[in-house]
Amino acid sequence: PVPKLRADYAPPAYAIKKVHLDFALGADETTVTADLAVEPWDAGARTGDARADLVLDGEELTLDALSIDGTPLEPSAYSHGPTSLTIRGAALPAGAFTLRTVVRTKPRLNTALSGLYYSGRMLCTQCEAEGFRRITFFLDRPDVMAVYSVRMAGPQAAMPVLLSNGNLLKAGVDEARDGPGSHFAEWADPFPKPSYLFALVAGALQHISSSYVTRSGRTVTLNIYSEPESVDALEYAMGALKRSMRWDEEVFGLEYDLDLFNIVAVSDFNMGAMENKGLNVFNTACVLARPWSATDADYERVEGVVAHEYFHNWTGNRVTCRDWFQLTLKEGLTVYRDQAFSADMSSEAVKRISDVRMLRARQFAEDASPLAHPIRPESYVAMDNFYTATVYEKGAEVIRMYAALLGKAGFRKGMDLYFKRHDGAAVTCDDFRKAMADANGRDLAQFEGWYTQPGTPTVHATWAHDAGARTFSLTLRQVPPAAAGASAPPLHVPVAFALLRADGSGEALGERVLELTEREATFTLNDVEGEVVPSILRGFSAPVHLVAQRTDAELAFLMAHETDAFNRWEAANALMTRVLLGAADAGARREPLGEVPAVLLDACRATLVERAADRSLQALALALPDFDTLSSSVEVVHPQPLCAAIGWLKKGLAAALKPELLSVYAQCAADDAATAAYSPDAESIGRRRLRDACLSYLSALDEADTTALCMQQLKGARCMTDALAAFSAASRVSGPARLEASAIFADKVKDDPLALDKWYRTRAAADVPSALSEVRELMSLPSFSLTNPNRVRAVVGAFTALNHKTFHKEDGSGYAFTAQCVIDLDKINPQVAARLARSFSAWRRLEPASGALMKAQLEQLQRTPGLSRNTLEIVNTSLQ
Ligand code: HT7
Ligand code: ZN
Repeated sequence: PVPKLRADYAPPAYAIKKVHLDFALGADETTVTADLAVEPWDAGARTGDARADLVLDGEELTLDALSIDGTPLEPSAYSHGPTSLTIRGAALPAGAFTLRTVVRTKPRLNTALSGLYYSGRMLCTQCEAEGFRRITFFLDRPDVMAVYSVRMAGPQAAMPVLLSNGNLLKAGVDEARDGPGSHFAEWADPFPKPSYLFALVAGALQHISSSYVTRSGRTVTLNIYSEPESVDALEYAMGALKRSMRWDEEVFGLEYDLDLFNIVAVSDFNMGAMENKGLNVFNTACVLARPWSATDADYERVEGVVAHEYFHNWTGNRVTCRDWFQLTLKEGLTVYRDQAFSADMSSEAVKRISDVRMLRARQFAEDASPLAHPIRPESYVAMDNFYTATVYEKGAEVIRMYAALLGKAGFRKGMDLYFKRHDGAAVTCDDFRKAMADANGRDLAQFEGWYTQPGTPTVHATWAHDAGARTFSLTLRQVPPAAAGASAPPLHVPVAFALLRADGSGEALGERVLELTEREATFTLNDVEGEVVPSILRGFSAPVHLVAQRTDAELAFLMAHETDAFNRWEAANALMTRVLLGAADAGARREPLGEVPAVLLDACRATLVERAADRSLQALALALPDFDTLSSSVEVVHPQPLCAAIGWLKKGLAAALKPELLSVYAQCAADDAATAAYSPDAESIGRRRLRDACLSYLSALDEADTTALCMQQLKGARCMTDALAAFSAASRVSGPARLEASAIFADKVKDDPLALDKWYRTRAAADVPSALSEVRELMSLPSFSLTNPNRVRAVVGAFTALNHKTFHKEDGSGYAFTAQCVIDLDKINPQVAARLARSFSAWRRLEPASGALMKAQLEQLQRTPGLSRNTLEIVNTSLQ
């Protein structure tokens, strides 16, 4: 396949300003009649008769009719290939014209879940990135913006609800036109939009309804639809939607623009959700929430995703991307906005720590692999492969750095100017950067590097304190990542900094943002009285690896006395990382791992027994660094010694701190039992999070009393959070309790697909000797299906991403199993298969034997005939 290059961007030859779509809906076959108002892109630039061909995108469509201004086209006037329809320039009128196409598609056979497809009991669409071309022929690119109207007709019994973007104009029955038993609806969206934001849903849905009064006094009707059995699980999302609408008005002055906002929950969905104008479509996993099927983390995710999709209405829909290389323009910015919203709704520190943990586990790992790319990629084969942690999460970090450099008010000024300049347009990341610069009178030219360089830079910090001169100097030196090349120009890095008093009594010098723009710079601070300790990269103010040589004792000091909550957590994390990597090294050399260092035991004990105001922070401080983050911070990964080190530290801490763990567990559990109904508020979540962190440590002991505690929590569970934490903990023990817990949990969740996914995920992730054969068994159960992405992710995704020991088994069986899953899945759903294939991108950094086995699977995939271009792109790039 030929890659598309960012450098090759050119506007299209034609614009499409108006679209009318007429759908005759059927699950087996749907007919789409499209009337497109086409005109030359830039009429003024056209000369003579040299009319360009009109090349429309189209895939898997049967063309039934084609006419221009009512006259059918001669066969010689056009040609129809597998991915396009070309109308020769000579056959086109000189000015504007209406092109009509009539096509048929087969929704039930569309297991790729892109375009129009059938899920559960409904027809629905997914058009981003390039799915609209699977519905009708079109210039399927985001700079082609049109006003859409839709007429849809279908069987009233099977599809009582007919939805599309914008406002409902008319609904009724016209059997003479649509056939017996049919009904129809007409929708119109007044806002010009790119084709990727088109949506349609038709099916037997139920809904909840509410309304929201905007700050200018307009009433917006809010509906959330699902299949009938889930309608009781929609209230939480409705509340989250209203909170998002209010927050965007208060924080960014942005108001919703239509009179109707619809959300639909769909059970077969490739990603989390989709921001179609006025008709968001959600994966059920990101919208349904009831205490017995959703965990605390799920509640948090529902709130975050509802907010994310709602915020896209301005950052994505009103101002959209000129081309797909600019994806981070809308995604990075919208992730930044949803992170800020969630921080405001709960705890800023907890949210920041959780986000950075995720960034390091997923994005840093991607940046350390052959799949590394800048947040604005330079080329792609399959755009769907670029919905990555880099474009999303690192993209959000880049936006966060604007806010760090410009301050809250400056950032808001930049946003205001961005909307003023570009509302209704399709623009670039450069336009965003310019709005930020112009609104603040700043030169942000150097910031370009964050958009062009792949990889994670390293910042080395050294310091000197001259007590006599009362000066403190901090030297920062940035080293570009290998992926960017040693000669990559230096980046503009905001480093939030403060000085702490060495006696632990607080700050000697309050926070300021140092701007590192050179390869190396020294910042000297004056009037520094007394002994001090530097606090560097507070709040994780830039997405870099910070190297600051601290002793164990200094880290222990920071764990106790840092005034920045993020850095306080970071100190614990750094100490644990040091111990874990040391143990993994010893294991790789076949040396004994020894005892857990006393400094870490003491620090963890202090964290545990402290009566903290925020128990979530306490739980996070006790969380061990994860396998992926540890892997991305070493040159050569030895998977088995690394797994052994994590197990050793967990068990070692649990053994040494057992009395404290039991006591904190009991305290949190008692506090929880004293509450009435389930509530996902921050305090309740913190209580359960700390309790479950203790239970997880205790279960690592694999002793009779700790296993009994797991079973007691499982049997007495009052909500999914209680049950899942207990089941997960029990799923790692060696005795019969493991399968007993599995049976109890399975019985609780058998009728609820999302809860059943948790059972599958926990079983697939369980670190037991028989893991691989158990995963194969899971896949042979009647409730397993390769056509449902959530279930595939729950089993195969969880196995590759969480079951490190078996995935990386020395005989290569974990890799071979995964490769076969990729091949099988690729025939059904290339997007999901390509995501799974990413698990092989780590091969280069694995120790030689594992690396060779993994590489062999990539080579086998590369040789597999008929592999989709999505999966092939991931395989080829991984092998580069
Ligand atoms: N903007 C949405 C992206 C999306 C998507 C992309 C490719 C294939 C399927 C997809 N479903 C949704 C999601 C978001 O970031 O809001
Ligand atoms: Zn998004």
